Amino acid sequence: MNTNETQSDIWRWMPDQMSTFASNVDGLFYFILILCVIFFTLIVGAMVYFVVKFRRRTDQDETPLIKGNHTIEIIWSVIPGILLIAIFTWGFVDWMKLGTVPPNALDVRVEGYKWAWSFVYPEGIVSGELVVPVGKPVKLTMSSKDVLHSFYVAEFRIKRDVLPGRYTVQWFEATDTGEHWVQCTEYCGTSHSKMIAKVKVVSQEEYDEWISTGGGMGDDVPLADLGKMLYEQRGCVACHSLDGSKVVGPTFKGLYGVERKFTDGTSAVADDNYLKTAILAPNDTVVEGFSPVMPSFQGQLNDRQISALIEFIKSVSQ
Ligand code: HEC
Ligand SMILES: [Cu+2]
Repeated sequence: MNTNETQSDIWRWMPDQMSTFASNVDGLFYFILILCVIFFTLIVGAMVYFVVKFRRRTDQDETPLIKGNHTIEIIWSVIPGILLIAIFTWGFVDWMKLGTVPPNALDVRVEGYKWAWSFVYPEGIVSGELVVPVGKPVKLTMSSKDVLHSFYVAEFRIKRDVLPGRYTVQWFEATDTGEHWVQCTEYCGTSHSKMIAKVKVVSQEEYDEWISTGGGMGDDVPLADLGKMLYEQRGCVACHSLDGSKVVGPTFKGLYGVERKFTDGTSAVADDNYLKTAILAPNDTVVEGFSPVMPSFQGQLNDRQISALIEFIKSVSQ
């Protein structure tokens, strides 16, 4: 189980280790940290000791002529040299593991955009949450629709840049069930800090169930509820508020059925057709007072999901 809840946040030092990489990464980190602490103490200690011991006591006190000492020079070159080679080898071996995807890995495509993540499964499911089975390698093939992002899951100890126009690959194997967060760790604009997505590690049975019910977006979910889920998972929440406040985009509060004015001087009533166009081709008309920064969701949402978003907008308009 996820132990997040049982740990006191103040005493938290490292996030829980939740992937097969985590203990290796931490092991190397602690090795370097301890080494640094030991050498820092030794060097600064010796420095302070010498400063005091060899301080000038009288005006006649002269600094003696100091010549080299081959023995200690060799010692202080060879020991750090060996340590460096050890750190490099350790790091290199682990780094190769991070880059070598096991052949039986589950394939998930990851798309980052301002300001959300979407995950596409081989079965065709598009989800705003990364749901994976425990104890199975997962391969992420990642790309960005717009600017540089970076995919980071602290508990898995994985982080990789997500680039426009190029795929980057990352894999991991979760060792326990639980929930974590994906965070974007490459500053990407206004709502960068909201560019998060849930990672759910579940049992194989739960995973199969999730896939067979269409990724929690099955036909039995009421439209407005599905809409709310999509609003949160697909990143609308980063730009559209529900409480009337202006974020990057207009609020959804009271939107349905009112007149909209556009930057080109035209206007329209926010009915179902308008909302659908606004989602699929957001830059056809741009609402007055806003910039055309909304990404198109053409091909990203199916008809039922678009209807769901419209129903949701309706439900928060009353
Ligand atoms: C990057 C920020 C951003 C994201 C993410 C985003 N939008 Fe927008 N949206 C905007 C902006 C800015 C506007 C106003 C400019 C325009 O009309 O294109 C807008 C306009 C709209 C409008 C028209 C609003 C009005 O007042 O007439 C709708 C409807 C809409 N968005 C729905 C969505 C939905 C649904 C999602 C998620 C699936 C979404 N948006 C995601 C920024 C965003
Ligand atoms: Cu980002």
